[in-house]
Amino acid sequence: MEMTFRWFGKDDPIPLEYIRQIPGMKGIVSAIYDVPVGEAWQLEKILDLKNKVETAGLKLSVIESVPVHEDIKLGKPTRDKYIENYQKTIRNLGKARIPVVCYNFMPVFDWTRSQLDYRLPDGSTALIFEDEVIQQMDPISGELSLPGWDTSYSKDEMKDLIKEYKNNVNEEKLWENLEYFIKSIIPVAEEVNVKMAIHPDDPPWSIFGLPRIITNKENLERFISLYDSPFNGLTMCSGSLGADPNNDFPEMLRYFGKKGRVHFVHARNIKHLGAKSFQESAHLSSEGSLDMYEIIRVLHDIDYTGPIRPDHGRMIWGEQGRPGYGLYDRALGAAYLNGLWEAEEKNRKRKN
Ligand code: DNO
Repeated sequence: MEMTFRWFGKDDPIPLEYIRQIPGMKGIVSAIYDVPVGEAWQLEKILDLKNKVETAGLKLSVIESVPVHEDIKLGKPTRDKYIENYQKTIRNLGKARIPVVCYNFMPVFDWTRSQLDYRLPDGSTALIFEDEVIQQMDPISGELSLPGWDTSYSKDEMKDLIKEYKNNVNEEKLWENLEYFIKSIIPVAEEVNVKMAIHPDDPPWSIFGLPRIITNKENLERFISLYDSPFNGLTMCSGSLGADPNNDFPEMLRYFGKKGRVHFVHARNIKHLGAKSFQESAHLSSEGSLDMYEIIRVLHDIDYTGPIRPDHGRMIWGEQGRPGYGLYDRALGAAYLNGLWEAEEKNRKRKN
């Protein structure tokens, strides 16, 4: 596996130089943040980002995300022009030799939580999703935005968007729109050698009455069958899929890994707090509900050589920053995951 770290570009308070000092850190996961959603990314901007990352001694391993315009997800007639732009972006990423692109197909909202600074007993803060709180939230009247979102709409437009989905797009319709999109972009990705890796819905169930479909093993299987190509792959995110206790994340990772469809891994631990509720925790297995050692073991079994990143961390040691994306806890996460990997590797060599 190749250890990577998400970096939000020049507005990220964490300098690339600090990221490089994390032991075993090889790559950066980033994006172009100043191009409006739906427009094509110019090659020049991509090369500029790549150059910055390489000058810091790292590799630009993954683009996360190239956001998908809502008109594509809604299946509106205007989607074709946005799809054309998306194809252009993929071509330019190919020219810059970017190996992997992560994206998602969640209507209106990307990852969603009920609170971003929930205090844990040790004094650190973490992101939390409490179903009762979410049930009472009204995204139409309330303020709702998260720091990791790449949105294509203003707060005023959100209301109309939600209505449009409710009137016109149920789960089956969303599948149709996803299929249309995939069939238009994967041939381009194949041509220019860029692996596409869809991110699962976070959390993996419907929120605010909007459809969500990239949620479980059956649906991931349906997804990869939409277009049978190794370039039509997955980002396996432990915290997203693992939030549903019915999802056996390591088993899913093994299954799709053996099929050669896992192109990116997000490693995060969460603690189940009851039905549809969970809190994010430190990466260490004993701090949450997921077995991180088992995940690393599966990555060995499937001979995974692709990128992995420690996902959301808590805020610790007084750090102020982008919730989920501080330096310290994610750096601890990377060190821990690298430690598990080394131990498993040496253990296997000893047995052989
Ligand atoms: C949350 C991230 C997501 C992810 C997108 C991919 O922290 O995992 O925002 O970047 O869903 O498109």
